[in-house]
Amino acid sequence: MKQLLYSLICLCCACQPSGTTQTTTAQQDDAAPAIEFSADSAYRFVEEQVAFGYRIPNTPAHKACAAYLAAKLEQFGATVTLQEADVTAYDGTVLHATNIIGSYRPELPDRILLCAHWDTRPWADHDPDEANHRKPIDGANDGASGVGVLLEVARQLSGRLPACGVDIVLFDAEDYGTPEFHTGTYKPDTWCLGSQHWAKEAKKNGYKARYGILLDMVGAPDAIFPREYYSTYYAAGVLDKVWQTARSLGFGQLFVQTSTYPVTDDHYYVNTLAGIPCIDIVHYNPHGETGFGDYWHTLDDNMDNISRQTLYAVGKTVLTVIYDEQ
Ligand code: AHN
Ligand code: ZN
Repeated sequence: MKQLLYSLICLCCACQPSGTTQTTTAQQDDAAPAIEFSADSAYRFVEEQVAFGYRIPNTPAHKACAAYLAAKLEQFGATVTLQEADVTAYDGTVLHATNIIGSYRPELPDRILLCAHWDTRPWADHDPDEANHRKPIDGANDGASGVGVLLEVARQLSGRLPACGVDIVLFDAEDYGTPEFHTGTYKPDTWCLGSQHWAKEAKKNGYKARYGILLDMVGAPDAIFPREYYSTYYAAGVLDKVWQTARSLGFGQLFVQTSTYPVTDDHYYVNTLAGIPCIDIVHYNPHGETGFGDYWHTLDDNMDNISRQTLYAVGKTVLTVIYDEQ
């Protein structure tokens, strides 16, 4: 019945690809269900995160959103672990960070890691208006989009378990990196504090995964995902597989073949500290001023900047890659 309800909802959604009809889904109740990544559902998960307010570490909105994310993963059948850590920011502030981990088939040694950061940047330090530089951002794209896609992936996995284990890791404290306006002493590695902690623990505990896929800023209407340098350096085969899958699904316009500069993102620490080959699907525009989308670290990173089509292309690609694994 639930299945039927989703199919009916899908019928009203203009952004679903043609060919997903109610009859096909309904007939497949007993067989393996079709991979039906729902763009509407992913979009709603983005919206719900933004509705909490700014997900800045050490704030009530941040705490409330953590509880929401953990509850969602649990609702979607994952084994949930909260990894708490006090990490120190560029200015000495101690951030009470929580990485949220949802595991599928935790008993299997053969695993795939999917990740995104769930915190949001406290400062719009790239806003065109300098008066906004110390204001927080909604982080609809920078943060919530990747998490929204992964929650929908989780919802799908609960209906049809993958052949290998899957760990969905939502990193905290990614976006508290040294702001542009900071004039004090320089401290290295101030971005990705949650993933740095997770990666060190993973190494210590002997955690293994075949590979990882990081999603960062995967919701903008004009998104393109070039072959990011660290991804090609540490995990070329994974990148080729994911880009090939995207192309075969008709998303070659987004998953482009151009290469870009290295992006210091969570996957860098997954590669270097945990030793797990991990790629980054990240919106990067080499012709833009910052290298990222024009909304990046500005007040424009809000729900107006989220496209169901982009969420769909990324989610469908990731889900297809997972179900292709034996
Ligand atoms: C740096 O700007 C050094 N890294 C970008 C990582 C990032 C920030 N992704 C989203 N926000
Ligand atoms: Zn950011």
